[in-house]
Amino acid sequence: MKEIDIVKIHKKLSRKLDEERYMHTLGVEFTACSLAMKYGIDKDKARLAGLLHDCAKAYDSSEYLDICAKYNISVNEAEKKNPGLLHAKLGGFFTMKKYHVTDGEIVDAIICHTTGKPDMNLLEKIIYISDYIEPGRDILKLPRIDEIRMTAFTDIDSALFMILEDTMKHLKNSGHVIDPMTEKTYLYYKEKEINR
Ligand code: DGI
Ligand code: FE
Ligand code: FE
Repeated sequence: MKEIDIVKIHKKLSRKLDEERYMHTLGVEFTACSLAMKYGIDKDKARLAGLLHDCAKAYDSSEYLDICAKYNISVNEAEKKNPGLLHAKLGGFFTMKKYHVTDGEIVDAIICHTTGKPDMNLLEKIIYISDYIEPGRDILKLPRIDEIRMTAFTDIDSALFMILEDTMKHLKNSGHVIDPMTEKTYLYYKEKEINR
């Protein structure tokens, strides 16, 4: 993708998202780009996936359900109870339909950026991690954030597991509905961590 097209996506996102979300999006774009350079994958793909990962994060709960119904996108029980989770699936869909980015690896990384999934590829891990560690993330709410930020650049799987652990703890303590995929991802990487 040419730089001019990236500029167009920036402009469109800055109109669709509120200022805070747009700034977060830029943080994820640059963090994903840096991690891609570190781990030797396509930096432009990582950049684009980071930039677009929250492109559908502009609706309230009932709107998410309406949009999914309109486009025949399946909704599970956890998503029905917490429709905000749908911004990831819908983000993958909008990336193709509204931003005309059709690279399957980018779309897949966006779809799994909130819950993760077992056996993620490097791009998927990088987007998942960048979403959590980007510089603008509110550090008061996140334990171990400094440690996770450093670890992401030295041991990506360890950083991934730390995020999954802290996310599960947070969801349990706050009584949030846990999506089966979040739990599955946590258990998969817990097993991997034990066998490392
Ligand atoms: O969209 P962002 O705010 O940048 O971050 P995100 O896409 O990770 O989604 C926001 C929140 O979703 C984050 O605090 C973690 C949370 N989350 C992840 N898995 C689950 C979950 N929330 C619920 N209720 N259930 C889950 O399984
Ligand atoms: Fe998100
Ligand atoms: Fe995000």
